[in-house]
This record gives sequence, structure tokens and C-alpha cells, in this order.
Amino acid sequence: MTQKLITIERHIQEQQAHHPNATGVFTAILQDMALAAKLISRETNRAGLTSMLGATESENATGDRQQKLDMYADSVIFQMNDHTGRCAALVSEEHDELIDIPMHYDTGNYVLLYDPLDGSSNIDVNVSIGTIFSIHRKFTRGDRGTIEDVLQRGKRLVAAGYVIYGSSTMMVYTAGHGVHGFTLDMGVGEFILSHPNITVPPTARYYTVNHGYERYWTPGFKEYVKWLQQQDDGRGKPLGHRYIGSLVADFHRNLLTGGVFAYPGDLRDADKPYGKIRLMYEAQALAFMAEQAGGYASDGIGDILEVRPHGLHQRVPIFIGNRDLVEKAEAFIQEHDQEWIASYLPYRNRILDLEQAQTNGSSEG
Ligand code: AHM
Ligand code: MG
Repeated sequence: MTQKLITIERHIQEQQAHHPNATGVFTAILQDMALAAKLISRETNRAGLTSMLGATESENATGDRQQKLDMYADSVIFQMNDHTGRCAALVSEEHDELIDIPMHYDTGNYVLLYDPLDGSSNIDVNVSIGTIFSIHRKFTRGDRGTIEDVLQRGKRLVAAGYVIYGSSTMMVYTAGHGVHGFTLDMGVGEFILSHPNITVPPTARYYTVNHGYERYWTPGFKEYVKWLQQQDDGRGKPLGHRYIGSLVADFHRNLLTGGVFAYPGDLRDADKPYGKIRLMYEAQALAFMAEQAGGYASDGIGDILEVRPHGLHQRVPIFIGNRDLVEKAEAFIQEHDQEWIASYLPYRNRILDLEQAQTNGSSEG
């Protein structure tokens, strides 16, 4: 064997060298996430089969196998992290409120945010789905994490990553020193480094948006998409259009090939000018990864990593990928969408209200 084999455990361990005072706790959380990813991957791969088996075994079923896959993923990540003494609190897209660490377990210095299985409408049709996670450091004084520890700006993230359950399973993460991708070798059950130091290619190949919503788009976004359609992919062809409808898969493709993903705020409902993507579980994590890979993520106004959160389930418009393409979206919005901006800014600038923050936004959209 000539090629250097680096497992994710080894890689995460070696990354710790960037932090001479590190205790290893943070490293261990990433390793726990890698194990959760393997379990979810196994179940995802046999989802169709499992539901068939579940139906026939229903009389003596243990229950686990029949869980919907997103509930299963949620439960696996919780079970990997509730008892380790590393996390002070957890939050999941599947829960309205902060998930406390059970009182009989110790707590640690980190809060873990996750969307256990994103793109869940794609599960039943066998299309790629993903898990997204991010980690903040707890800064409040008590031993239990609070909502304030969770609702920090993306700029303060210490790590983020995703797992894509696609033609193969990959885990991609950053701990603030580049973005690194690992492919799951199903034979031995190990994530092996396959994509070290991922950077966004300078020339984009694709643009990614749900064209079905064109009737709701703002004037600026319509102009922007027309502009994208006039751009060249660096090989004498127009940018291709790709849309899977699984954020992780759409982001991952554009990260490797160059491109821009947009889920804009739109005019569908005047009371909801903020699109669909969730700030705390989806946008912050991917924005951090994009930045680490040399790209950029904006809500059309400015850097998503600078947006001050006000609710666990807050939503945010997102433009993410090659920096030049994302900045162009900002320019079109500034030029044509002052009306939309006026309706979105009060939501963006909402101040954190601790009493409301727990569930704020869970019903928005
Ligand atoms: P989910 O959290 O309910 O799975 O929804 C999030 C998903 C993203 O993965 C994807 O980018 C988006 O929804 C697609 O939405 P739409 O079908 O409106 O284009
Ligand atoms: Mg989601």
C-alpha cells in the first residue's frame, strides 16, 4: 500500500495540535459525531428494506426499526452526546426547545446544534440526504448550557460539519483550519480521508435554486438569476442548473465544483420574508464551512455569520458558494429590492428576548 491512510479519528486528533491548550474534549465530540454518522448511514442505506421488515415484524417489533428515519437520526445523535460530560446542552431541528443534559450526567463546555436528517422529503424517493451539525463554546457561568450559549453568532462557531448519505457516505468538517472530507469505507466501517483541504474552485460550474418558485421571487432575485444564466462556466458553456432539494447535497456539489446555492427571501407571504432555511441548524454551519473553503454566505444583506440570532428556529435567506457570485446577489438585491429589504430587516434585527427565544420561529414558515 503506497497511499497514506488517514482515518477521521486520526485526522481529528492531529487537528488538535493547532490548539496547544486543548483538553481533547472537543476532539471527542467530533469523534462521537463520526460514530453517529456511521449508525445513521447504515440505517439510511437500508431504509426501504427496513420499513418492509418493520411491517412484517410489527407484532413483536422493538420499535426502533420502525421509527421514521429522521426520528432515528435525532435519537442517535442525542444518545451519543447526552452522557459524555462534554456537552452543556443540545439543540435539534426536531425539537422546539433546548434539550437539557439529563441531571444525572455531567456537563461540559460545548453546545451542539444539529439537523439530524435534512432534506427528509427525499428519503422515500431514495435521493441523497444529510446531517448538519455545529459546535459553540458555552460562555455562561452555570454548569448547564442556556439558550444564550446556543444563540451565538456563526462567527463564534468552533466547528461545523455535515454528513452526506449519497452514492457513498461522506463526512465533511471544519474545526477552523480548513475543510476536510472523509469517505466511509463500508467494508471496515471507517471514514477515510479522501478530500483534504477542500477549497471552492475559482470558476463556478452550477447555480442552484428552486425555479418552481419563480412567481414569488423579488425583482432583484429575478434579475440575478437572469444574470447567472448569462455567465460562463469557464469551459465555454453556460452555468448548469442543478437542484436536488437536499441542502447538504446541493451545497456539497457546489463546494466541489464551484457554484452558488440560493434559497432567497421572497414575496410569497408578506409576513414571512425570510425563506425556509434555518439559521441555527443549517445556515450557520454551512456558512462557516463555505468561509473556511474560501467561499462566502450571505442573507442578501450581509455575512450570515454576522447575523445575531433571536430564536432557535429562526429562518434566514441564503446565498452561498463562490464569493463573487454571492456578492453579485447582494448587489442585485440592494439595487432592486428595497421594498423586500424593508420588510426583512425588522426580522433580521430582532433583539433576543430570552423568554420567547426557546421556541421563537418554530412556527415561522
Ligand atoms: P427540511 O429541514 O424539512 O428537510 O427542509 C430543508 C430542505 C433543504 O434540505 C432544501 O434545501 C430545502 O428544504 C428544499 O426546499 P424546497 O423543496 O422548498 O425547494
Ligand atoms: Mg432541515
